[in-house]
Amino acid sequence: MRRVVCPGSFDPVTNGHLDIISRASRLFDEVVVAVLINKTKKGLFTIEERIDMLGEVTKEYGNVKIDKWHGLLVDFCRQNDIPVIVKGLRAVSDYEYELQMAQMNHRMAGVETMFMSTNPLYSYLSSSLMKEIVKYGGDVSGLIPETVHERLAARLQQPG
Ligand code: COD
Repeated sequence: MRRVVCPGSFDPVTNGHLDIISRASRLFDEVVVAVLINKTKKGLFTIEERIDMLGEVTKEYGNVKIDKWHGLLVDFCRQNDIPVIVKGLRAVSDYEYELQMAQMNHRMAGVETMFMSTNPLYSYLSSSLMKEIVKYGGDVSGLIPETVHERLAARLQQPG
């Protein structure tokens, strides 16, 4: 079985993430989306909320599983018998750091990283921008799933 992991913070999932996950799901037998827990970074959504949203918006693909992990990504790969990490590249600025991680992950565990170029529709998209725009009532249609939009608005647009 060809199994890959798409790792990230997913705080929250955007259509940019979904584009990469759906393309990977067509190329591989199983895609594991791993929500990486970073205890030094306080997210807007809890890990369980992020997993919930990811499950909801990826169930139509049929071969996507959601999981969480604290620690090195290569240890998650070893534990789950996953030989490949799939990442999306938005811009040249992403590349330098991603290349460094890819090389380190290969050195540590022989895990390969495959990069997919972002869909130009979403190349400027990030979870942080979505949070900022929704907070002030801006238009994010077509950039995040409707269910995610509703949860973001409920969390960020509280009066006061
Ligand atoms: N278009 C295409 N792809 C996108 C877009 C977009 N608009 N937005 C995001 N992506 C892709 C990118 O591949 C990105 O890597 C991934 O989705 C996740 O994005 P985020 O923003 O949710 O997550 P990040 O960038 O905060 O996640 C970073 C990781 C957690 C993946 C990274 O830090 C990591 O692998 N950490 C594991 C810890 C570890 O092993 N460290 C040692 C490394 S050598």
